[in-house]
Amino acid sequence: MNMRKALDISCYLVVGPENTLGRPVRDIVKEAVKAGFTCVQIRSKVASARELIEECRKAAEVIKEMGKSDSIVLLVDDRLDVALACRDMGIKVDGIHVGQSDIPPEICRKLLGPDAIVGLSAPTSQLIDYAAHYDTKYIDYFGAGPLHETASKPESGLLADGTRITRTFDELAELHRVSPVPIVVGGGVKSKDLPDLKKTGVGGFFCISAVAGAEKPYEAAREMVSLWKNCK
Ligand code: TZP
Ligand code: MG
Repeated sequence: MNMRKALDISCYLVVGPENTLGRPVRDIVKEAVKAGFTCVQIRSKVASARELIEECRKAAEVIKEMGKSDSIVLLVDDRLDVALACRDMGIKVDGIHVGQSDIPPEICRKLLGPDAIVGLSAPTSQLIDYAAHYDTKYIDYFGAGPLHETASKPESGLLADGTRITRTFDELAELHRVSPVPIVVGGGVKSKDLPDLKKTGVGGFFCISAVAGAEKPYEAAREMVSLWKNCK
């Protein structure tokens, strides 16, 4: 199964052990996928490599238990080493999401192979120009944001001079227009943002806290999925 063909970034959960209010990551993954989330990224800035591998294992297991291994894409943030280790250990991780300071996408592509998914966070500055001119042959999608300032990633949108950028819906519509690959938008995304975000034409939204930090993750995820699907 080539998961690049199955990739659906419309409702994209990002989650790690520091985001779940103490609940197991696998439970949040389960609730989100049950509610219709289409893509899952395991991301932790505190977990060790071994812990990340275990989180990936449990997430892959829960996706398999739901019979969705062929439709739900599982990615790991940043850690090419973890993605490669998972693969070697028989854990179904479908690819990686990297940022501008991480291992370059072409290296991820080379080491993970032609069937892997490689996502890239677009840079904060010169976003539109970057997306319009970047050679996207090694990547499957761009992550962009932040839509709002967010405690989940306080440095998101910060420029070297200390000013902060958040994205307007008009900018995101332009980004969608110029980009050769789909765009997934995150950073403080809540359900109330989804109607306007959908109108920009981008491929989807990603979120951590709106689902992983919700008192009832299934209900929160369900509301977001249904808003995304039903608004024009
Ligand atoms: N990349 C840009 S903002 C962000 C990431 C991983 C955090 C999103 O988290 P939240 O809680 O949905 O704002
Ligand atoms: Mg990164």
